[in-house]
Amino acid sequence: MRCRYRAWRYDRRAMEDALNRLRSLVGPKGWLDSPATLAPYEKEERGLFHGKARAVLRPANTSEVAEALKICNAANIAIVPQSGNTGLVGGGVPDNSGTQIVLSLDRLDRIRAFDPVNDTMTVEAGVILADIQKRAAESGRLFPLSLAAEGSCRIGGNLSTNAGGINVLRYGMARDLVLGLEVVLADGRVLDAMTGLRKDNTGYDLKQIFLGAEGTLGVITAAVLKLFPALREVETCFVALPDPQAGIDLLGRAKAESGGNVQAFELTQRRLIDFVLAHIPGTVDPLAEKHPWYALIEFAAGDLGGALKGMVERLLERAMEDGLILDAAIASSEQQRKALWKLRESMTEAQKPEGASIKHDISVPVSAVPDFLARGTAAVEAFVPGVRVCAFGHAGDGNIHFNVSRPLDWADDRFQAVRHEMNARVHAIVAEYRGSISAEHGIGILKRDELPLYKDATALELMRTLKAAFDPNNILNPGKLLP
Ligand code: 2HG
Ligand code: ZN
Repeated sequence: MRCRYRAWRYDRRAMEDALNRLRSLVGPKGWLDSPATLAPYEKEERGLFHGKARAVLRPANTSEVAEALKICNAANIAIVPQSGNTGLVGGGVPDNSGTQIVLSLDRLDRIRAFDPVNDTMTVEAGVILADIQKRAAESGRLFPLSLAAEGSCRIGGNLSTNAGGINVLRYGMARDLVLGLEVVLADGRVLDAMTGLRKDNTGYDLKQIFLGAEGTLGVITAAVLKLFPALREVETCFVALPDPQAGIDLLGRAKAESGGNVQAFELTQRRLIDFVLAHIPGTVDPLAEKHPWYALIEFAAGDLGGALKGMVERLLERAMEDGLILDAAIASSEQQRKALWKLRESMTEAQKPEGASIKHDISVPVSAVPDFLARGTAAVEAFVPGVRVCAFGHAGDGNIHFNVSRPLDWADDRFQAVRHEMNARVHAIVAEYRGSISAEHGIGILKRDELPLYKDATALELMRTLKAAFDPNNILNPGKLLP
């Protein structure tokens, strides 16, 4: 007993000593520990996950991050890396112990370099995604990662969670947009893989291990990002569809006829449009009549002398003749384009006033999307009669947000209580297509315990091996991602 008490006192003293060293390392600008200043870092944006941090550390540069991790590793202090805190699975929230330290990367906010000939931008983890897009655009380039939270999410978080968004069908996920990476390891060593090379065949591609690792293997502090030519001609249209299969057929035609110039292909059922029109001020229905399904399609190309518009019009005319589309609107100004995207980007917000929603961020092969939607809908409607399926998302890459709002006469709590069972029913269908139970939002806490049911056992074993090798003291985002 005495011994245990001494050990506890020792740990506590070591912890206090480490905290003092961390505090003086980052100075007053980099240290928060009053309840009011901690509060925004302790919860995630949907309010599903809350925790209690010992402090928030805001280092000013990579060396401070490295020194901080060295101190934490030696004192066994858990670190929860956080960027813009816009995640949806609880990956950036501390636990309830009050001992974890949130490591905010928001002060690492410099664009270190821009190389227009190499088409790369070197950025620190805390740069806001929209600022990267803007800097690229100012120089006639495109950084194609684009998602609803782009005005506040930060690139370090985007890379750690391998963010997706609306342009994945053309440019890939966040991991496909990275050429180089700087990562601070658990023991404070800095992995400098900051090359801007498109060809580098010198063994394991170590950077990929940290992309999508949700801060469990290292802390990403900077990256060399891939840029693309800016697009000069953009055509955005909103088309009504009889059913999802017509949408997938249209996608195939659109890709073929535009020569790969489909930039985004978002599918939605009518219910989401109704929710947006009801709850988001300033939104309007682009078409005169209501239809069961819609696609928001964006085509983009370089300078084709205005030919993109004609191509899109011909495509839509033929699709209408063949019964693939029922009606269509093409944006004729930037203002109209923005209005169409506002409908899409407001969908998450518009579901909130409708009460509790059970989310499924799933992916299946694009060819299986219509089938999945039919089976998924039948399954949840049979399980809870009266549920309101809200299926929408990035069908062009196979990712559907199969969200399910509670029946009108159910209380939120009652509906939340069936979450696990509903997840299991939907994910069982996803598994039949060898799909994913987390297409783009990650695992975090939300899906951690479900992961072993769907992930190959050998893959999971290798993930654990990596975790033990990179973070033997388990100080990096413990309790996230790996069960
Ligand atoms: C989107 O595509 C986001 O808008 C959020 O990934 C989806 O609310 C959701 O489930
Ligand atoms: Zn999405």
